[in-house]
This record gives sequence, structure tokens and C-alpha cells, in this order.
Amino acid sequence: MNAAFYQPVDAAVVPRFAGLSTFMRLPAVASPVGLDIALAGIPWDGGTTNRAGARHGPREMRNQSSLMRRVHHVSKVAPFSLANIADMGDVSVNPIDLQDGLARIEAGMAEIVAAGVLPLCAGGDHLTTLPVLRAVARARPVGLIHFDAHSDTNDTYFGQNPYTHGTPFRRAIEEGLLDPRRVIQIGIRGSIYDPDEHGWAREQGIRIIYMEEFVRRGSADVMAEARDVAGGQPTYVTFDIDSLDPSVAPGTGTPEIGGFTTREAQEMLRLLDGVDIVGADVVEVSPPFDVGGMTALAGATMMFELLCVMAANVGRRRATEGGA
Ligand SMILES: [Mn+2]
Repeated sequence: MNAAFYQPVDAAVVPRFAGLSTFMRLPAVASPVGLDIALAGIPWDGGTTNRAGARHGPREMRNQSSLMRRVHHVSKVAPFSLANIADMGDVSVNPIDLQDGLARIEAGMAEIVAAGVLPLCAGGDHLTTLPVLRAVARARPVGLIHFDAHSDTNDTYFGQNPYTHGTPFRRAIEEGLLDPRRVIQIGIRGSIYDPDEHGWAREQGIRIIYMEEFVRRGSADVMAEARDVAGGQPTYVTFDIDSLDPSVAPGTGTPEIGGFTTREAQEMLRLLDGVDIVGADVVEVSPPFDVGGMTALAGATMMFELLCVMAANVGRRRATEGGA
């Protein structure tokens, strides 16, 4: 273990229910300088079209993340030994002004990216991924591995409003933040507004794997394709908690039955090992609709899964560069 890296509070010394609530019980820091990975909250749901509440997601995911331990039980990755990781707190938001909210989120993320640090974010609704991508993909478009019940590539809502949590990936492609031929969406399902609702996405080159195809093929085959789509190039990973079945993740604004089990989702995230992840998020956890914190626990656990594959990359890069 690198003694210079931040470590979680030891649960054998201070019990998990005690102390300040931070992501994974790590120290809270004000500056990203010196970190490899920054855990950050984005408490904003100004893009939500139906049941709001994801603004409360980061605080509850911090709370439930106190259950995470130091070592991944399958890969044996010990993220806090491989990478310097801390809780950067929440980015500044504006709950009553959408454009200012997006600008503040982008500015907060840009500070992390400028320090050469990988952001792992807790949303917030799915529109929060757009300003994160504006920061992460400022220099060049990135690929996207996207777990969701919804494609989130619609055009406008309520007249001509282009910014909602149903539109972020259309906007991101229009803005040149994503290379659409390196975008894959997994788990899409549920009723749609129009028979050709996903036509625009397909025309751009986005690969959509509907839930039915996932069930036929399974995690390993689907993730082999996802890795091909990512193509060994910089890739962002976004995990909408509504990709999970509402029986295991009821605390979300737009639930769709017939979703992933938590086991299937964990299996897929583990198969991201080695993908060049330049940032990631878990979004749409809405505590007001949750039951006993189960959705926030699922969200925090998916963050830990993502953290382990990201930290393994950092560790490999550091070993290649020859020394910590
Ligand atoms: Mn979504």
C-alpha cells in the first residue's frame, strides 16, 4: 500500500454508522491536485421531466457507500492502495436556473479534469452527464458505454426545450463531445413515444442493445462488443440506476420493469477492466422514492465497481511508468 494515498476510515476503529458521511469513508478534500480519481457529487435534477428527487442522490449514496470495504472480492483490486482517491464534495449547482446549473457543473468538473484527475460522479439526473462530458471531452470526442433503460437521445420537450434528462446524449453528439460510432447503449426498454424514437440515434451510428438482446446473449458477449465499440480509446461510462429492475432499485424517477439484476450489472461493470475510462457516473438515484436506502446502496456499490476498474487502470499505468 502506498502510505501517501488517502485511506478510508477503518471500520474496525470507527464503526460504519459513525463519523462524517463521505464517499467510501474517504477524506473530503477541497482541491483535486495530487489525486488520481476524484469522487464528486452533482446534487442537481433540473432536467427531470417527471418525478424529481435525484438532487438528493449524492448525499444518500455517500451514506450507503459506508458499507464498501477495501478490496474487491472477485478481482482482488484494492482501489485505495492503487490510486489516490478522495471525496471532492459536491460541485456548485443552481436549482432554479438550468443554464447556470449546467455551467456550474461544467466548471467544477473542468477543475478536476485540468488537474489530470479522473472524475467519478454521483448524480443528479442524467442531464448532469452533459456538462461533465463538456469538461471531459473538451479536447477531443470520447466514446460512451451507457447503461440505461432509456436512450436519452430525444430532441425537445415542452415546446422547444432542448435540455432535459431525456436529451443529453443527442446534445453531446451535436456538440461533438461523443463519437457516435463509439457509443453503445445497453438495457434499453420500456414504452416509447414514437415507433421510430431511436431512429436518430441509430442513424448517427449508436449501437443500441435492447434488454431482450442482452437477455439472449448475456453479459460476457455483450461486454465483448462494448469493448470493441470503445475501441481502446478514451471512453466515458455512465450508469443510470433505472437500468436496474425497479424491484432492486425503486428509488428513481422513471422506473421501467424488466431491468438488470444487481448481479448482472456488477458482472458487466467488472468486464470494463482495461477499458480506457476517462470518467464515469452513477445517476438518477432519487431517495424520496427509495425504500430503506436499497437504491442508494445499489448506486454506491456500482460506484465501487467502477472505482475498482478505474483504479486498476491507474495502477497499471503507474507500474508501466516505473514507480509511484
Ligand atoms: Mn438515463
